[in-house]
Amino acid sequence: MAHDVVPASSLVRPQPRDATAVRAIYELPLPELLFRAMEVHRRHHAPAEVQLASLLSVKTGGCAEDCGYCPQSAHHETSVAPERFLEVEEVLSAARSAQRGGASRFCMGAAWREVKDGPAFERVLEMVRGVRALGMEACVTLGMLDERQAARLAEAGLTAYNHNLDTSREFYGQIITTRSFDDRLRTIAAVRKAGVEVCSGGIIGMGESVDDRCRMLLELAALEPAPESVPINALVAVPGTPLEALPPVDPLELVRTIATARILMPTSRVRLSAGRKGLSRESQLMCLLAGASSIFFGDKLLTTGNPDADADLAMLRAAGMKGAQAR
Ligand code: SAM
Ligand code: DTB
Ligand code: SF4
Repeated sequence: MAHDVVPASSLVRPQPRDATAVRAIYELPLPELLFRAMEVHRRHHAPAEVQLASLLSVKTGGCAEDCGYCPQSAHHETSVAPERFLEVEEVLSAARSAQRGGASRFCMGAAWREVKDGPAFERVLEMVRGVRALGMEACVTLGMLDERQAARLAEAGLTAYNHNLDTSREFYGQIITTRSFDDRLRTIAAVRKAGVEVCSGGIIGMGESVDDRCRMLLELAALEPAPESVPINALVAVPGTPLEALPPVDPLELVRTIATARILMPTSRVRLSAGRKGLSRESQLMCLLAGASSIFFGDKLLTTGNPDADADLAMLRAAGMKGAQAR
């Protein structure tokens, strides 16, 4: 009987150049898609190791942007109340406890439209220095910033800056109106210029089409170099946000998105990010097999829940996998 079996020797394939070619990958029969993604994954990464990144909201809520998915936007009425900006010592104590729990990267998020010079930014720089002094990788996400601010973060030792494209250029305006896709690209360019690693990805399940997903992945891959980290979030539909009524994304769509990201961005860390709480252990493992090499680890994301750390460690143990060391 004839099968379309791809010989293992013919595996170096040209990278797709347009969204149609990306879609052809995304829509491959799952066994073929997974095989290709796994092959790329193990060529560039240790497939049994997963980066454990811990996340802390250092300034919650009251954000001026109108991102349709976000419970922290001041434009939406959600149960998230604006909170004070945390003190350096509170943040470092959370980082130490995340490190004891096994995390190697500590990510700090602030619900700001942009970074403003002054005491708050100085405090973020202190946080970054403190996290680095623990021997952890440090990542922050603070909204838009300019080249000078990016250079100051670099000087403080920042490992990576998170700034997601979130979706395709075409779909962007349906989700956010207070800034543009090009604003996002400008901030990413400033981060890159300062020599800080770029962490940029997006969200699926916001009502976008498969073509939108493919265009977003292509745009990320075309950043040259591609982001060192690519978070793939499944929408967490939070009551009070405009996207509250959207149905959960089909886990296989998440698997396909991750596998396609892995193929397009072979050396990047692809992070299975928000939305894991709604996934079975087996769906999560399928995402890890499909090329995800990182997860958010700890009981909370920014304002919403994440699987318990113990459950995650048990999942990895059951699969013979383990947390990766800080780089
Ligand atoms: N204010 C900064 C910014 O927008 O860049 C940083 C914080 S923001 C919460 C970081 C990312 O979290 C967003 O770009 C988005 O991709 C993701 N995110 C926020 N709310 C989410 C949700 N409800 N479900 C999935 N991902 C979400
Ligand atoms: C990313 O891509 N996902 C994280 C991180 N970068 C900052 C945030 C997810 C937030 C999920 C909704 C919440 O907890 O507020
Ligand atoms: Fe503000 Fe970031 Fe939330 Fe958008 S995603 S509303 S910029 S905190």
